[in-house]
Amino acid sequence: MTNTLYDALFARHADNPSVFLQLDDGTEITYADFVKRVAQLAHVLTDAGVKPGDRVVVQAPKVADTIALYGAAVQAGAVYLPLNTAYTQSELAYFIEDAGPALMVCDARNADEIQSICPDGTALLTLSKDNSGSLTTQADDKGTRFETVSRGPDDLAALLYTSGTTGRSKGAMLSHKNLLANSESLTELWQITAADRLVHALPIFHTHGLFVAMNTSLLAGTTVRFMEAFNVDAIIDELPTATMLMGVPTFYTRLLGDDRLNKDLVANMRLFISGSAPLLAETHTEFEGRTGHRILERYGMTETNMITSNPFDGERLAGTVGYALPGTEVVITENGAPVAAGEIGMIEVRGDSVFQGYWKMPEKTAEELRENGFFMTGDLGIMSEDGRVSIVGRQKDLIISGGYNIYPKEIEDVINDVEGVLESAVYGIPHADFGESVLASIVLDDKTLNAEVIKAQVEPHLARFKHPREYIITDALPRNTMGKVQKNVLRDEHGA
Ligand code: MCA
Ligand code: AMP
Repeated sequence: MTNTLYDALFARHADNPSVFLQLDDGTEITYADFVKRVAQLAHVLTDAGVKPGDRVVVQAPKVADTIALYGAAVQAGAVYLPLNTAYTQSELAYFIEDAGPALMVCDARNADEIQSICPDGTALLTLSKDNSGSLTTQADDKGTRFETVSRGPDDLAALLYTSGTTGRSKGAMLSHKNLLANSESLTELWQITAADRLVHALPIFHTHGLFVAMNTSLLAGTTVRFMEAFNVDAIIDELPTATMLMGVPTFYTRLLGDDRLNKDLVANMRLFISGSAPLLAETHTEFEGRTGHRILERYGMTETNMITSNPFDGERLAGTVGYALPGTEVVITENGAPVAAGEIGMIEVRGDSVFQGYWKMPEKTAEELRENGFFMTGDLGIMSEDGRVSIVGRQKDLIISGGYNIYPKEIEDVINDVEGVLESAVYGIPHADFGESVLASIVLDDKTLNAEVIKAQVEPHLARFKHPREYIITDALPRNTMGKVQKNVLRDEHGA
């Protein structure tokens, strides 16, 4: 049986005695043992009724079994759907309703609440931080071989939700080919090998931590120092014996805030990679001054996987995201037509890593994915004569805080639902640690309402990282002659 992604990332390691995962408590898991665990979990999935093509929704802590569960879903021919552990019950209810999973895996602490929002017939298993839970106990009794379900390059491997400018999250359908093509390009470009040791401190429910970091490691046979969460002290401890770090810009600004970061500490390091949010040129320069390393910045999206990267061997330029990855075409357009080098336009991308469309939203897919295969990113960029891309803005209304994407429309919808609110505008202002942070300006219908009451009603609906840091009551929102709210005016007014 062939299974495009399983064969490339997992099956190849069936007899590999090298260490794959190094956990916080010192436990080491070899590649061969990991592949056996994947098989045990694949048995659990099929016993729970998961069939090829079914969605497996996972909101679980960052433990080794959560990564093995990803492998198990792929081996069983299912579609893996990871969710941010910060999501609230009302956010989860939407994803579960929309994706219609055969199985939901969650932390035992949330099992009762989540059971109450799962439709009848959805199996529910638990996986907790201490590795207890029904998923793990069931897996322990299973055989360590599983008949891999046949899957081809165009079959779906994962569904990742990405919030939209319309306020409704959209499930990006990623095929086996999409994921494999991107990890092959990155592994080659960044020269990742089995000799590498990656410090992994990202969450594993987004493209960055799951696909960019784990798929490239699995492909190359890299050892992964698998940290439960980002922690400056722990990273500083690991840098002398590691070779690679992948992080969001906040990782780098926090590391720069520690005096122990110097050239000696990182003498063994080969590569520091940044993505998911703009890396300030000053962070790039300061990091080079302190460590002698030029951070390699790359750019991507959930829908497209990675799009561009600064070169491994060539010049890594601060403030640019580099060149289109091999096998990926990038064009800069205005009204659909390519613009000249140096002109600003929308970044569009085509290639094997570009997704299959939005789950159950053909009209949204048609709006963003052209018939000729180019996907409109909503990011504004410039391409130099030699193909180097710089991101200069965004056409979409998006805030990126600590690498997490926050779509203002989603928050405005929740605020506007509070009785007594007339309208609101949510926008990002500069933040030293997270890059951007969220503010809300609100116009009231009912003048007796206050910010505290609004906050108390809004927060239970939204994950903590989306919460506005301030609710500003105002008489009116600034508008242009077309009636559009001028968020730049609000940003200038409240940004300082
Ligand atoms: C945590 N908090 C945040 C954020 N993270 N608030 C705003 N923005 C955030 N990013 C809040 C918590 O709710 C908590 O609030 C307080 O900050 C401290 O929480 P803690 O968990 O201690 O935070 P942390 O460990 O310091 O986390 C910061 C972090 C984390 C390490 C930067 O946010 C992170 O791992 N970000 C990476 C996100 C990521 O992987 N993005 C990739 C998306 P309180 O104390 O008030 O309760 S994939 C993508 O974008 C594309 C495809 C790409 O190109 O990669
Ligand atoms: P996501 O919703 O996680 O798919 O976020 C993708 C968005 O993150 C892109 O459309 C960009 O706006 C942004 N992004 C990712 N990498 C970078 C980067 N290196 N510089 C600036 N923005 C980035």
